Amino acid sequence: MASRRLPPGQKAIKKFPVLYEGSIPEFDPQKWDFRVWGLVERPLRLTYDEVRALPTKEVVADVHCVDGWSVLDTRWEGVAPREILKLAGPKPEARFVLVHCDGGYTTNLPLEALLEDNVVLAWRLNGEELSPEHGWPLRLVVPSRYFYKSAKWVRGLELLAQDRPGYWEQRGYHWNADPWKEERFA
Ligand SMILES: Nc1nc2c(c(=O)[nH]1)N[C@H]1C(S)=C(S)[C@@H](COP(=O)(O)O)O[C@H]1N2
Ligand SMILES: [Mo]
Repeated sequence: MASRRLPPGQKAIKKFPVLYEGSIPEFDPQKWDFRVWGLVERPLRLTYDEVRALPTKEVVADVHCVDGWSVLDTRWEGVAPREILKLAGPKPEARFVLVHCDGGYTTNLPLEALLEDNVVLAWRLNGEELSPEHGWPLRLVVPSRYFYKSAKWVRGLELLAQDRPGYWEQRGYHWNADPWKEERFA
């Protein structure tokens, strides 16, 4: 049935599937860092403790996978990318972000999408610490885009003047990925 809550072509499911390319990375808090580089005034390197000490927020959102499933009312806790970008100071020419993950997965976003109110770099899902397969220790959640933009095991943000395709975007998936416009394939 058509619904205000479900974008076209999506079906709501209850249980979160687990999807990823490659393997689940090891997390070593001594070696782990989060970096921001590219078109920023102050390139940044944060330890995991420093990330966890940033102001936290909670976001309740629906997530929509490009394969056609949606999970409604997921609750994420973490830090807004905005807080981290404030520390780095994006240069005026920065308009896009390439998100980098452990294991080499990447995804691209307009900077303004990353700054939306309901975007979070999360470490908790539905009241529990994130499990390794869902992106522990840090996972991006961008509810306004198909779920392949919600990168798991995130390690950094590269700010760019021009859009550059990530892993799935290089393989035919849409660079913008708005589920309400059904931007599935490029
Ligand atoms: N690092 C990384 N993040 C990723 C992926 C991946 O392969 N590697 N897959 C994406 C895709 S295609 C989807 S649908 C979601 C799945 O998230 P889930 O396993 O928590 O349901 O993660 C996204 N984030
Ligand atoms: Mo996906």
